[in-house]
Amino acid sequence: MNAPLAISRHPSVCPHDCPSVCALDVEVIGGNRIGRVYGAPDHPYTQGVVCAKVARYSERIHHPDRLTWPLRRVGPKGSAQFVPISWNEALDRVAEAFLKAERESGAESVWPYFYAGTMGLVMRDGIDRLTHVKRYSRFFGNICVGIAWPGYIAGTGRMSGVSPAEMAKSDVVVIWGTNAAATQVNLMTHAMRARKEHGARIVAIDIYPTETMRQADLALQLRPGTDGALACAVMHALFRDGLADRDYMARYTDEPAALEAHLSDRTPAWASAITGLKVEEIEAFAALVGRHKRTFFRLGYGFSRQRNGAANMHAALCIPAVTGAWAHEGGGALHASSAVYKLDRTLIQGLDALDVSVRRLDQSRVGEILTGDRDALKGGGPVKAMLIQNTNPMVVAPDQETVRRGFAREDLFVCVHEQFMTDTARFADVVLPATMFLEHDDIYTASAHQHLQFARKTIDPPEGCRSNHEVISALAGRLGAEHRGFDMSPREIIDESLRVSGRGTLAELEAARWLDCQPPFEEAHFLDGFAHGDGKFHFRADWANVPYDHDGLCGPWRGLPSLPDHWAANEGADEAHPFKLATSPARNFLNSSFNQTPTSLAREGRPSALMHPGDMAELGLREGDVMRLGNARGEIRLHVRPSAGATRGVIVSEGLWDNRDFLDGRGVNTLTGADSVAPFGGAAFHDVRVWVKPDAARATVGEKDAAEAAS
Ligand SMILES: Nc1nc2c(c(=O)[nH]1)N[C@H]1C(S)=C(S)[C@@H](COP(=O)(O)OP(=O)(O)OC[C@H]3O[C@@H](n4cnc5c(=O)[nH]c(N)nc54)[C@H](O)[C@@H]3O)O[C@H]1N2
Ligand SMILES: Nc1nc2c(c(=O)[nH]1)N[C@H]1C(S)=C(S)[C@@H](COP(=O)(O)OP(=O)(O)OC[C@H]3O[C@@H](n4cnc5c(=O)[nH]c(N)nc54)[C@H](O)[C@@H]3O)O[C@H]1N2
Ligand code: SF4
Ligand SMILES: [Mo]
Repeated sequence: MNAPLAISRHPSVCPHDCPSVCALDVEVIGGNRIGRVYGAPDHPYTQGVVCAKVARYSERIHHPDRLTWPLRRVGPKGSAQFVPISWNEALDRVAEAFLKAERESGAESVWPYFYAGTMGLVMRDGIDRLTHVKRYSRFFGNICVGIAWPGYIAGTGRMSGVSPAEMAKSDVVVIWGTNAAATQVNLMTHAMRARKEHGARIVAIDIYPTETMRQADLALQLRPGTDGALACAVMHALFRDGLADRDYMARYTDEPAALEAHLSDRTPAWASAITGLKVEEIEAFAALVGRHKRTFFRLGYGFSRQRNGAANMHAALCIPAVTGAWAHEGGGALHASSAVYKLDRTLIQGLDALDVSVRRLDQSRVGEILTGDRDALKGGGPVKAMLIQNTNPMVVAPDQETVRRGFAREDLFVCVHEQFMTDTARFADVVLPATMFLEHDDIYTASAHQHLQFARKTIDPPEGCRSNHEVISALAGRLGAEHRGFDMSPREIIDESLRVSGRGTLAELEAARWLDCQPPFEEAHFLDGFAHGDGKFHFRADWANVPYDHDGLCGPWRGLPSLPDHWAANEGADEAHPFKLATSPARNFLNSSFNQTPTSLAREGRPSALMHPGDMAELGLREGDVMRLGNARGEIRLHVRPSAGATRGVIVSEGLWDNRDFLDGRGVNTLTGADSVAPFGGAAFHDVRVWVKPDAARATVGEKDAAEAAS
């Protein structure tokens, strides 16, 4: 009989694009297989809890469909007909294509394209070093944070906030526009503990009945894109009822008198008509946050994914500046902690080679860029070659019909470095197999907490997989790109980056596992002043001068209200498109990651549209029927599911599925718009108007489903 395999536990960090960035304890079985993944019990934010999809990481890392060999396309674009080739041949082909593009059309015809599929700084951002050294078109990554961040920074001047650990002192936790139970489970741990231990009240604000809404004491379900109106009415009531902290405002804010006057007619009744909330609900919310200074505003991303999202983020953020919550432990706001780490990124990103005169192309407008839109190309020539790492634009980018036309171009060379045969990889000319986080070293910052963490290589990758750093360095050699970062190991890069940032050494971080970078209370709560020149919180947003790293060009901020307001900039439903659609995350996926692991797929079922039963009845739709959703950008087919608590006229489709999982091979982003959202771009993923039609084939498909279910 075989001896049982030894099981050991190893420290690590979740690399996925999730605010929580959990500290992990990973079971390794017999040296090179992963068992169960646990949350580190002693990490202040993780507290032993991880989401179910990462607990089952063995399904992903040992998935039979993992890419393990370089591939070359032999069929038409998108056919996914590939043959295996050697690493040398693959890298030579990519380098040849990049050099050819550079020779014929200039360095700016090459566009390295990446995102946060891994949040490890070396593996995610090392591609920038190649971009800058080679003077390739730079990348403006705004698909996720591009709307929310300017909205927050317009108020505080800096992207940081209160430590989530302070929820232990909060009387109220407001979970605003984030479905935390699905998208950052640890927030629920902290909020629920505050409720259990000292009776904190939990408020959730969303547009449909999410799991987070179900767990809240006060759930405010408003119409999409109306959070600014809610925030204004709350502040109106605070001023009216003597719950505004005038001493705090006099000392820490710019124009409290102008704000009060401006809000005089933004009454709860006014907001009720816009938001669909009852006046009493708005009054109850205002009284709760007004009477409890220790209110923690946890502002999520979801409500910013609207065309008026930056204004709504800023408006919500103004509330704790009116109540003076910031002055109290357990009070204030948090959206993301990015500014607390103060890491010198020069070596990682090759910022010593950065030339800001090289054009910077907008991630969210990849479709227009690849189809030759002059404005999107900043007046320059076409993109001829791309290297794509850590992202799946043929699923996640808006306006998919245009994106698809772009990637189908015969004169565009695309190399995709991936872990799976994603929809984007299927359109590649060369596919390279990538390592996963347990197979390489990297360092991680978090957005929901303030800990810097290191995760070391724990197991060997499958033979054939290489890390992003290895690929970038090998290409640099072939492309004549010189930078000492290409000759260093990830550990050397991390160690030097920590040292020059005054964050100790890698050896120290590795021994400690995490380093708390939260500044002292006074600074974290902006009691030493907000981060604008005048030291004040800005009720009056100066959109044109928000200290946010945009591309230096004129942002389309005009029209954004400077004082908080309801800004009617959204895609309004009309007679031809009577429904609003939001495309929210699925609990068991992470963006398009995990949409191939068996348990996640089983739990999510199939692409569906959640709809109010009354709306379904009017359209003659029954549960499980196929329906068509469409607008000027395209149309898709998927199944309908009744949602009793839904708002009439609002449809939600959860999850970023493989396109092939949809009945017509077209996913939800067929319907979303790539028009640049104010002030600096980004995509309004939850701000989509659509028409709905029952599908002619619904009965047969429904019956087939029923037959399958029965068998
Ligand atoms: N399980 C899981 N976790 C994830 C992800 C995932 O795909 N799956 N994605 C990760 C990523 S990249 C990110 S950025 C974060 C995002 O996580 P969140 O900050 O939670 O943002 P979203 O998921 O976009 O949307 C959150 C909620 O906002 C709601 N919403 C939409 N429009 C409005 C509105 O106008 N007002 C209000 N109040 N609510 C609105 C949506 O319906 C949704 O329930 O989650 C990360 N974590
Ligand atoms: N409709 C709609 N669309 C959305 C959203 C939405 O809410 N609704 N959310 C948007 C948001 S917030 C975001 S952040 C984007 C995210 O979109 P993406 O950045 O595309 O995120 P993922 O879908 O997780 O894809 C990451 C890919 O990177 C690969 N990967 C992971 N680690 C590594 C690595 O170390 N090396 C390499 N080479 N590859 C790796 C994974 O296999 C995966 O295929 O999607 C956006 N799109
Ligand atoms: S996906 Fe988010 S919640 Fe899940 S383990 Fe990773 S960081 Fe934690
Ligand atoms: Mo994101």
